[in-house]
Amino acid sequence: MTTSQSEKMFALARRVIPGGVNSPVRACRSVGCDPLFIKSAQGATVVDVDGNQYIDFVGSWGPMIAGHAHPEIIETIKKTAEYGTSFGAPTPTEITLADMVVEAVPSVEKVRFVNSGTEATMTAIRLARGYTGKNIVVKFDGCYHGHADSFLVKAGSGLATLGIPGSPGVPEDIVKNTLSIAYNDSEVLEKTLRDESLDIACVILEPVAGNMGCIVPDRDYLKRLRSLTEELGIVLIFDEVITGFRLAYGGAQEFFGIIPDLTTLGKIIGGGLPVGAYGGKRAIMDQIAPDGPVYQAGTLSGNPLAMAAGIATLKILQQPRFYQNLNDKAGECAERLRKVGERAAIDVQLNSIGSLLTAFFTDQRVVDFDSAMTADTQRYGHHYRNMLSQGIYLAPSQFEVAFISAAHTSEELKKLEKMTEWSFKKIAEK
Ligand code: HOZ
Repeated sequence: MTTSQSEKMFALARRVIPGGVNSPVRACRSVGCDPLFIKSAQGATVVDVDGNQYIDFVGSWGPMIAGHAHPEIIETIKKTAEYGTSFGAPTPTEITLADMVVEAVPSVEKVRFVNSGTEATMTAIRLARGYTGKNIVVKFDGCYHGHADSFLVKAGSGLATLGIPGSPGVPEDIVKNTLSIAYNDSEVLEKTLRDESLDIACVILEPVAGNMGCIVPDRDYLKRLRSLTEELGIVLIFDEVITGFRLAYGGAQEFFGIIPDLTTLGKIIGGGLPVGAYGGKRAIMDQIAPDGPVYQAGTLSGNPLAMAAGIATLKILQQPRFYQNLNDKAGECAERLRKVGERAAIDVQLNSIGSLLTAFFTDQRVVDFDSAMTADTQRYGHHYRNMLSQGIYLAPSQFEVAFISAAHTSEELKKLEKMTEWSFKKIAEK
């Protein structure tokens, strides 16, 4: 397999783009290789600029739940584009998508569309602060809510991958208002939220962590979080940028039956185009300008192409048994991979829920950021390169999830299982 075209492009990109990439994890540094440049994708297959084909388990980091270049989504985007691509004015499509989101997501009575998950989460905390008149944001170690200043404290995703504890350029005055505590630990949670010296506006969490690898919280923990925040008048924000329309049509909140005050969305609702959203209780959402004083705006927000792609995607997800089929297929695959891990001569923990999964190279149960950080990232790098050599495209970081889509066939999932077994053996022999 040659990757000479990707190598050439990476050299060209590095001249004019920092690190040669437009998002740090893509640079593949933690897995010890250079990035592939992608030419096209179809279904569950991506093709690089050298013509190599891979079974894709990145899925653009989540949006591609129906598979790449789904004909109905592509047709919708083409047709919509013929009428113009941006007006900076209201369009009928944004009402349709808003109605669909309100109908789907239990906590959402009103929704505002933005262009990314980062925009959605940074606005959600501004709104929570404006609504409560309080300042402190409580987040969880290893959760990642995009790259806004307030969230770059003990964050997951690229910061965990690259070992960056915070970021220069974020004033101390801002992060002093962020409190990061251990995920999945009820005692720490209760002690923090009941501390009257704190001025807590909101708690934001990923209801299934997807940016320190896949970590599933205890259902009782989520219940406790909901009851405490309700009792103490703290706004509860579920960051469902990954889990929204992924675990179930109504997201993790439908899956677990726990309803937050605000929800942030992204990825799937844009059908592969750049969309984020935040929504929630009417009384809180009515604080947003122009109805209320909390400001948020955007020229491309509610962009007609992105709205149309989102609508087309949600229509596919509404098909009968869509989630049952996807979650059953992914669940079986995770079970088989778990057995592969048990048979392996190396320590591996397989965490999974719905169509999300992560194999952690550690002997410890992975339940929070500290246990995730016990994973052997050198081994993950080795595994990543092994799998890539066999035509399997995984996330280039131990601290991300693998996404299974409706487009993955049973043959492709069997190949994943077979190559995983082969890779674990190779790693054990090293
Ligand atoms: N964990 C990130 C998405 N949730 C990875 C994508 C990126 O940062 O580019």
